[in-house]
Amino acid sequence: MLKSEYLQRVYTQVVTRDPDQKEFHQAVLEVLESLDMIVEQHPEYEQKGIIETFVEPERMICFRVPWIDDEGKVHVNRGYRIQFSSAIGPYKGGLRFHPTVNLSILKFLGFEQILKNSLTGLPMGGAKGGSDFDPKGKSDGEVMRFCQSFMTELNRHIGQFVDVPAGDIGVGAREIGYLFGQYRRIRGSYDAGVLTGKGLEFGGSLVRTEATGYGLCYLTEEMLKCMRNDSFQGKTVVISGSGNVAIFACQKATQLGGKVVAMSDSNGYIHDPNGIDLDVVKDIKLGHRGRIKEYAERVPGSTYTEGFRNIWNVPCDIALPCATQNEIDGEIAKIIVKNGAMAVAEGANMPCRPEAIHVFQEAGLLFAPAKAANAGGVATSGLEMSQNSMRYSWTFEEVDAKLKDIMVNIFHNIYNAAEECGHSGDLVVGANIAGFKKVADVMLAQGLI
Ligand code: NDP
Ligand code: 2IT
Repeated sequence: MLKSEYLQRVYTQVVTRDPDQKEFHQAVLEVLESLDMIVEQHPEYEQKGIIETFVEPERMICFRVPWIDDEGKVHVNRGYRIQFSSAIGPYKGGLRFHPTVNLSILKFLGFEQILKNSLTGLPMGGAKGGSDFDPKGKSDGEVMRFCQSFMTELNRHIGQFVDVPAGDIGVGAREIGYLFGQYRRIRGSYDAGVLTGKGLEFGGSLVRTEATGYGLCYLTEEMLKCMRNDSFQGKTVVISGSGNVAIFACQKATQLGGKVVAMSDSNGYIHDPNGIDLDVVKDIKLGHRGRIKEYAERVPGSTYTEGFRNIWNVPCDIALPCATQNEIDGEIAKIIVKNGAMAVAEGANMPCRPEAIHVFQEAGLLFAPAKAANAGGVATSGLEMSQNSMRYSWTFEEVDAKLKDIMVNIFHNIYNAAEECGHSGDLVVGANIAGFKKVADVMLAQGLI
């Protein structure tokens, strides 16, 4: 139960309207629980209907995506774009291609994206989209035809000043390339800023590929420094996933002096007590889209275990969940605590269930929530948009320095917000309040309702 009668009413309406959207309810409830601490000081939120407006997407687009496989058979997937909020800038957020994609998942992701983008300090609204298409096992030609069909409908809803999609699970440089090609052909106009995560030869930004994983480690390093007078140096790290976020989190954690001993994919995990050899992981995952199991066949001294959740049995000082939502429940969290971890930072979106976060905070672990910790990806997308507008490219070092600055600022911003509302050290509350206040102020200033 929420303390505020107003927030409880809003939450009940969210649940009643869409009773099946469990992930969306979870994301909304976490934010409303934080707002419960400040809503009394802001009677204007209720007077102006800010929160009931905030939890309802501005627009939800749902469309058919027919495509033809290599055998000539027709398949029909469902495509979506949730344009959640354009209060502080054009809609901005990734596209996910995964068989589990549905409205609940995309609404939770779009909702979190509003607050995350607000925290970056850059002018970006919140959105998310994607499809229940499964890129696994598909040929390049099939993925290309799917992307072209997807963009044939999506193109009319996006634009550099309207909505700027990017990657997420199952959508990387290959898919963004095909999507951009189709957009350009249909529109007859080279609008580089319509998508981010593009190839470096056609308007992409240096560091965008690395940005989410690097940013996660920059924020974690700042959190360790300011809250524990500590660092990655000498720490054992476990990272779930072995995709874009996990790979570059592994690279940066290692550069900062940590030892990453385990990574996973949806089938299972590898444990390498000598420290993960990232070149091998990159060769498997980026080189030929293989399975993580192959690592144990190639690297002596490492082992492979089936079941991706079992990775959290491997003891670590720092846990970086970088695969998917709700991968850590209360029971797994207890194992992580029992094994002596000191910090958890979310690279994936909402990887920890509410019970898990509770276990970590009760046990006194440092906990960095996704909307702050993984904001480096979209922040660098924002920097890609800036470069596209300038028709100019910054060097790797320039973008990396800006990314680091943004992550350090986010940490201090959320730390201070938690302190100001009397919840010192609770970065979940800090991130929700700091992210929300800016959006709410803009909604009030623009008279959106
Ligand atoms: P990728 O597709 O590159 O990699 C995803 C990884 O997670 C793979 O190892 C995949 O295993 C695993 N995974 C995906 N779904 C599941 C599942 N249902 N169960 C178990 N394992 C799963 O995606 P990203 O690295 O880009 O994204 C990872 C997370 O980070 C997501 O939560 C995403 O929303 C978030 N994120 C991504 C950003 C970005 O810039 N890319 C920015 C901010 C957040 P397998 O290959 O076996 O499917
Ligand atoms: O969840 C996320 O922040 C992303 N997938 C990145 C979005 C983006 O627009 O770069």
